[in-house]
Amino acid sequence: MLESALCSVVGAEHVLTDPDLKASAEVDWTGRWRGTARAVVRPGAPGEVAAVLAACAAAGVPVVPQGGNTGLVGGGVPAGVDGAVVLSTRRLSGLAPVAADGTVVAGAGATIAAVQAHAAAAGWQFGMDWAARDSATVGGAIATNAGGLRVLRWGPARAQLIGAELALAGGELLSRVDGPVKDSTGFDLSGLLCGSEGTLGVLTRVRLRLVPPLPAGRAVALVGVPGVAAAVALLGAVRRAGADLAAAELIGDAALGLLDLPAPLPDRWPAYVLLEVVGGADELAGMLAPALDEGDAVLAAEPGDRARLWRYREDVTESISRSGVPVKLDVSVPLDRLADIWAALPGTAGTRTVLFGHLAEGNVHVNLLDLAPAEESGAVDRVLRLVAGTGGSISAEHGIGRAKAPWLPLTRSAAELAAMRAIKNALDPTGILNPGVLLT
Ligand code: 2HG
Ligand code: ZN
Repeated sequence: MLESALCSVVGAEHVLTDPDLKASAEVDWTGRWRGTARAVVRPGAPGEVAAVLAACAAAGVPVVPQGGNTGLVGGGVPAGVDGAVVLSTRRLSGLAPVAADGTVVAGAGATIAAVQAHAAAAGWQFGMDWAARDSATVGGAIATNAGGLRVLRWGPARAQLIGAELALAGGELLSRVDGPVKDSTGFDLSGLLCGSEGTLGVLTRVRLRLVPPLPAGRAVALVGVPGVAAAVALLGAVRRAGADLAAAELIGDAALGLLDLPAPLPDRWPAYVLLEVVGGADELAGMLAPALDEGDAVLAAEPGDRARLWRYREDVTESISRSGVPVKLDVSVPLDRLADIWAALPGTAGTRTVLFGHLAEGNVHVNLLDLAPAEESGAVDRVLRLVAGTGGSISAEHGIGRAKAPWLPLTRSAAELAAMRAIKNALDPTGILNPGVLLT
């Protein structure tokens, strides 16, 4: 029987079958995606992951890989999958010493915050960061090609990946986490796992590129602007003025209004831009002044004050969840279309719509509240078609998961989908890895 095989691989205490113990792994962070797992299995070493997959493959049992369970597209929970094993990577949290070449090998279950602290202790910085840093894992981040608050500076998760170790559905372990960074010996199998969302293999360790730390002298501005066109213009102006940008974020008035924080500025504005630059507050003020025909700003240079301004951006997700269970969309559009798409989104969705996101990438987090279940699919369809019509992406950084799988053909051609399916079939011929996610 599968359970006893799993117990002999990972130890009985790491095979959870009790409903109370499984519960937190069976529902996603938003409470929107839930299912029932046959068991939650917590391997503690790469070889155990491979052996768990081999046992599940032999039994024909589907496997749902799960990292920190902070995903927003239902890709890490067994929603709608009968009798799946949830494979939690959280015990794979080891961190090797930072190497001389500025790379580090981390267990797939290491959190973003743990890698950040480990990098900082060695005088480096980790290029990934977002509000769920204390729970989100590097394996999940790579598997979804996550983005976050520093994409402007260092690119998405894909750009931080040097190599990976992964367990395949058949139980083999492919390892590319050692050796020189410079390597042109054939297919980049590690890179293939970026955006694979647990459908091709399970990441067990990842080799990450670290970056030189941002200088301590930085300034943050929270700027109220008359609209998103003004936000885009402001970003262009500070860039042309030579700003050494560390972040450029966007918060709509409805998002700011949900926060449990004092109003940041005397007046309310339709949108707010959060800019972080390397340099002093005076320098930043000097760049903002000529760029702001209309608008108002609050600036901070001390770390505590900067963190207080960042809360206007980082607290939005939790404040939305306090207001209901949202339908979450994560789209990106060309920057010159951002203002008109932003304006069109609430009407297109036809419900209470909370907008915020990553300004520099034209990445809008579209959170739809108060939708009746029967209205959800129609609203998602209208929004995603609007975005696809601009040449944008239906998922900029959260992934496709279960939530958007039916809409993948909107922005991926038939030939691309056929190539993806061929790769999936080659690596997971019996389809046990994360069924219903990404490719349906
Ligand atoms: C963020 O940028 C995250 O804060 C979450 O990607 C977005 O809650 C969301 O929709
Ligand atoms: Zn985001």
